[in-house]
Amino acid sequence: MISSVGAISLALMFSASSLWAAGNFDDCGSLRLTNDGCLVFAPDHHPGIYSLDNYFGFGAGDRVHVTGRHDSNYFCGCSSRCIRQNTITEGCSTLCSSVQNDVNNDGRINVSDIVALISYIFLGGEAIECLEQGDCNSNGRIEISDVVCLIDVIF
Ligand SMILES: [Ca+2]
Ligand SMILES: [Ca+2]
Repeated sequence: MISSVGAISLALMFSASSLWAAGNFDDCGSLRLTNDGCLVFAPDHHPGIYSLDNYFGFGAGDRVHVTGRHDSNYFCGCSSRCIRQNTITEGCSTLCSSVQNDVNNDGRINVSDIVALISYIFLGGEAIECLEQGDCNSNGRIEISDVVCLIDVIF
């Protein structure tokens, strides 16, 4: 039979260990699919990948801001690291690759980068999130000469 003192110290140990195991989580990152087809969250500033309790309709490739509780005692399917009771919101800035001429930051340098530049400069199109990657001639400004430069680079 466990004495009341023993029971109390056991209870304290349990609550302490669950406190240690569950930390507040708050990071930006990307959602992606594992090789097994599991949707996971890859944070920018935490190692590894995490499963989330809720994805709220977000999908692979989305840049998201996730908050929740990191609970290492809880297994939630795809990863031993889980974030419980999480929220997901848009609004994390894009993690720029710093690859010059990859204007749209998709990892490739091709005609779609020219389109992104032209759209931004002439058509008031989507903002270039990684502006320095569009500065083909490295003069610190995004302008028509960068379109000419990029056409030179690609063709
Ligand atoms: Ca690109
Ligand atoms: Ca330039």
